[in-house]
Amino acid sequence: MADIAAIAARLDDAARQARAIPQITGEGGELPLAEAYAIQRAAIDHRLARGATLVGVKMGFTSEAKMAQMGLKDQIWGRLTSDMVVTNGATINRARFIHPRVEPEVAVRLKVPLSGEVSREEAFAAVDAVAAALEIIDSRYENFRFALGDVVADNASSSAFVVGPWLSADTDMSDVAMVMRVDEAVAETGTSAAILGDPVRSLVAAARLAGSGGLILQPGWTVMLGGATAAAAIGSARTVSLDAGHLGRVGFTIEGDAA
Ligand code: 0L1
Ligand code: MG
Repeated sequence: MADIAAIAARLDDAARQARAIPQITGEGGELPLAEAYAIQRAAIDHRLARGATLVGVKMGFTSEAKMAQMGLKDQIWGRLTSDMVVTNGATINRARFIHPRVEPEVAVRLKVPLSGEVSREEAFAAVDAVAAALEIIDSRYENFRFALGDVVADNASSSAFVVGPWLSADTDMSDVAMVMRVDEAVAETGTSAAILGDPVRSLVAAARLAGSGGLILQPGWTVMLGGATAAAAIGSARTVSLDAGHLGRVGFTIEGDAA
């Protein structure tokens, strides 16, 4: 059995100091999923103890390509905390991150609790608003190298997120063309249909997976439904923007140097 408290403290320190640590499962070790999620929760508890609050969840490995790459049949999830929120258009400091990457996503805000096995219709009925969003992932492991247990323990690599203008809940999010630019150059293009074929499926999965981890998705929370394309490295970038057609635009700038 892994030393959950000790690993959680190491991951929390790595995130706070923006310093990479070796992966937990290096040298052929294993970290069962139940223990990995327990570490994730314990690491986030450090933040909550410092005053942050839970504001939602993120879904990871939501494309067939990424699941196949990791030999997975299911998604993973992580927790979003108030200190991860970046206001649309804000400037963030590069020193917060180790080796950041960015993903174009769709986010929803909930209006009622959602948990467990829910239908597509129940998931839609729980949505209060829809938005284009960007997730900054920043694995706390050296060289972004990890096995499944490592990345789950590391809050699914999540580091920060930016949500664009909220739109009405009936806004179609199923197949929205997305163009993500880094330093004004097109870095990735894709469609929201790459998120499990339809992003609402990711919300259904979020309710199931978080629920099995004892977490009920709450009204007012944001659910980051997953990446529509591969992630783009932004370690030396200054501007990031996403043009998501009728879902709108979202972006941020970066100042300063790595720590
Ligand atoms: O949000 C994601 O799909 C990323 C999940 C974690 C894996 C990674 O760091 O690429
Ligand atoms: Mg993501």
